[in-house]
Amino acid sequence: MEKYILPALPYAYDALEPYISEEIMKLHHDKHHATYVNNLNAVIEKNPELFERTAEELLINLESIPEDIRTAVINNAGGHVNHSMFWEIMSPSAGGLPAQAGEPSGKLAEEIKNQFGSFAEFQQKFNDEGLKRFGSGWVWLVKDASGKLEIISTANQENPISNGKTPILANDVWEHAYYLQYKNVRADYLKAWWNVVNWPEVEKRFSEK
Ligand code: MN3
Repeated sequence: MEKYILPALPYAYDALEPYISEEIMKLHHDKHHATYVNNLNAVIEKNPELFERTAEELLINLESIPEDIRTAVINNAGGHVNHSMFWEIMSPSAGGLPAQAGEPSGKLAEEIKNQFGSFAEFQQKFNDEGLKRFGSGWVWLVKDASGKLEIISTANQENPISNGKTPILANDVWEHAYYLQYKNVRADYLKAWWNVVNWPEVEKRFSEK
């Protein structure tokens, strides 16, 4: 029986400055993400046989989760899986590239161009989707079963893998992700965030999954 574990942040708390402040990263990882992990462990204690599944497996097979804990699993396994991915698809100076030079390359760049017209149009559409998500949630670039890319948003901590879609890229649009630095201006956060996208990691997810 393995409990779910909070992964270490793969860089320093201040590594995403000036785009995401050290204060936000500390709270976001050490408090928010940690709480999802703690709550998930507390929920699964009631059905300890479920500890055999990874958090992703819990979300892929929601219909097999007992109804009395299903919402708690969506919220807390979702919170755990979403944030674990989020830390990895960001990096200082956009994956080692100079700030603002970060763009995808290779097959992912081609696919983005095919489906959205250009990288700039893709970014615009992603930002718009993130902006219009009412309340708390996430904006995603996902791949469907046929390999087609799509921009979607989900409420709260719902993860697209519960609907058979594979997340490639995600931005957290909960206020806790930006409010201390960007106040109520989510649009500014969405724009600035592109500076810290780890494109090599996103490309890896696109080609592997
Ligand atoms: Mn968050």
